[in-house]
Amino acid sequence: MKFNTKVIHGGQEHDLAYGAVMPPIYQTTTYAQTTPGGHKGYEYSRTHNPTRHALESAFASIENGKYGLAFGSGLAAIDAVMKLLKPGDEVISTNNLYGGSYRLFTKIFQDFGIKFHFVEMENVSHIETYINDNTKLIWVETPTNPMMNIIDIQAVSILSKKHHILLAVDNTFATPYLQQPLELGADIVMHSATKYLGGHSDVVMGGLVVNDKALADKLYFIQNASGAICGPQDSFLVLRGIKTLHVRMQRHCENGKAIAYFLKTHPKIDKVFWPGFEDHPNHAIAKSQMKDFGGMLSFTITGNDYKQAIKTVENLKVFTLAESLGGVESLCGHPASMTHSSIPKSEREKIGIVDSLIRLSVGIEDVDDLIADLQQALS
Ligand code: P1T
Repeated sequence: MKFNTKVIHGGQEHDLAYGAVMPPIYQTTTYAQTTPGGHKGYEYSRTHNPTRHALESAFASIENGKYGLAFGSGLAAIDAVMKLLKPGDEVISTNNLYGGSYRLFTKIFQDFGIKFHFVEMENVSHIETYINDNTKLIWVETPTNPMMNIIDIQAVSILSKKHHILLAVDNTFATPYLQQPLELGADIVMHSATKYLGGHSDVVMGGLVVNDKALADKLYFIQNASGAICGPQDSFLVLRGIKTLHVRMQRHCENGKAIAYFLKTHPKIDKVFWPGFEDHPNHAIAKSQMKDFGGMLSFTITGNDYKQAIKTVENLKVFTLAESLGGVESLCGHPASMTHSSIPKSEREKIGIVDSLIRLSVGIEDVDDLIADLQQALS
């Protein structure tokens, strides 16, 4: 099955009871048993729920993986991955990543004895110097939030396999429409399904997909034992969102490209970070591992003018100033004070998250209206 068919049918069966085309919302905590243990595969909804199961199968299908898991948020999914580790283990992570992921690593798991190295991975050879016997996981975000750095997943996977280290890729920005990390050698693909997979800014959810049965069993165990699952209503909404992922992504990419080129020549703008530009440092890798360049981009104001940046995001009318991304509506954000404020200023600035940086999640509205909105806000 090809991707555009998988988003609609992948992993799905019509409802066995009445043939409903969409999986019913099984709003139940528990399931009747005829005798202790005599049930139809479902005992208790933290462990299994048919609507969540349908979504987990869809996650696996669109990522070309075998096993899918759904969680109550993207961070809950990352939390489950980190629980594969033990005190003394070490993780090598991209130096630029979502601020909440950084906070989870440094403020929660570091206190449990796990050591994190935040490494500039655009040059994959940098990773090897941090590898030792305790290294158990490489955490890659690509494109990174919000700097749009691109990491060569296949090159990192060659390294991770050589050293028997798990490789996890946060595929939130790209989505499986653009990039399929398991195909490129990753062991775990992670999503904030809150974003493009849900697609309508109405659900907070996370997902994981893996191919290895033993790894899947460990993660299912953690999912059930820790309990950070999502509910059946939310599972239904994300299943519905996934059905239009391919058409939404196509428009996100088209609009993102038009806006990137508009911003590039604007006199009030210094730099535009978008992997589709030929002068983006890892454009060639983006081109080879992604189908297109997505709807996310960020830019800085000339002279790193903080006041002008704040005025710009306040003036935007079609773009809403808000956290999050990946919905049908366009959003803008100021990473230094919003999504990445949990990263210390000195660390933020080392990776380019300066005070005039603005991030756009380009929606699927008419692109002329989006460009006119940016034009008026900047002037
Ligand atoms: O918000 P949640 O569903 O828990 O997902 C966390 C997360 C993980 N990974 C990436 C790349 C993300 O962008 C996020 C969430 N990001 C935002 C809320 C944001 O505005 O950047």
